[in-house]
Amino acid sequence: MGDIAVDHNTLCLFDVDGTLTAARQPITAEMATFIEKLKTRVRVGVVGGSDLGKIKEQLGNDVIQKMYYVFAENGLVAYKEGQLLSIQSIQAHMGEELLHQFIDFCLNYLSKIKLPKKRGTFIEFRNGMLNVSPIGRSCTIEERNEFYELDQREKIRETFVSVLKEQFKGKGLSFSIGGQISFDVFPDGWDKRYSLGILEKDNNYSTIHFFGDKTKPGGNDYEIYCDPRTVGHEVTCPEETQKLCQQLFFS
Ligand code: M1P
Repeated sequence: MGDIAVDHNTLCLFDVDGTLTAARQPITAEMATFIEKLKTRVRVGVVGGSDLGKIKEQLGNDVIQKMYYVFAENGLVAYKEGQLLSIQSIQAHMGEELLHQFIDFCLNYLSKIKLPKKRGTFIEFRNGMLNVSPIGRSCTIEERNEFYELDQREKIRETFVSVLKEQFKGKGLSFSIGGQISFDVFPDGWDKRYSLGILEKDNNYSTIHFFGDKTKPGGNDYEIYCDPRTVGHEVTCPEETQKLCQQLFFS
């Protein structure tokens, strides 16, 4: 039996946390091997809400060489075949005044939330977005899981986001809850669909499969999952992602 050629017109685009890896955890050896196998059939890329540093921690320092596309921060920082394609700047887009008002409002709100534990790095300033965490990004894995459970019961992030939506109505800001301890803030339209705009200019793909776990309204995979430019696949864990890809591309 001869080798099957790589289909350069089909792209598989994966969310990271909860889809390729457990939340903020490294990729397993099994999944990494499977991705290498998948690359023999189709083009493969990732689109994460996290910044490139966190994506590297999870998928390896050589991720921009290994994946055909890496879209960090929803695609606001984009790499193709190891080369930077484009990068966005939230401060240039929002302007210092609105940014200032927004950060001050969040710091004030954060100071009033009562939580069993608070750590550090409550607002992370990224290239194309802000990431806001009530417990603070420097918490441990155990503290992260504890906060996540509490948040599921008490809707701490949901409430915070609804207050921000009201306070900054008409200011062109979007919010998404993609992970366990934080939410992302970015200008309208700078959700994961941003990566599709880049892909449209780069290559006329006949099919773009998107795999994600936060595909419900408010989740950071929702918009790209529903977008007519993708074939959306909802998964609940990395094992399901692998099983689905095995069925789609190897049977
Ligand atoms: O990729 C999903 C999210 O991952 C992290 O979320 P958390 O630390 O809350 O689990 C963050 O990097 C976030 O920006 C990202 O959307």
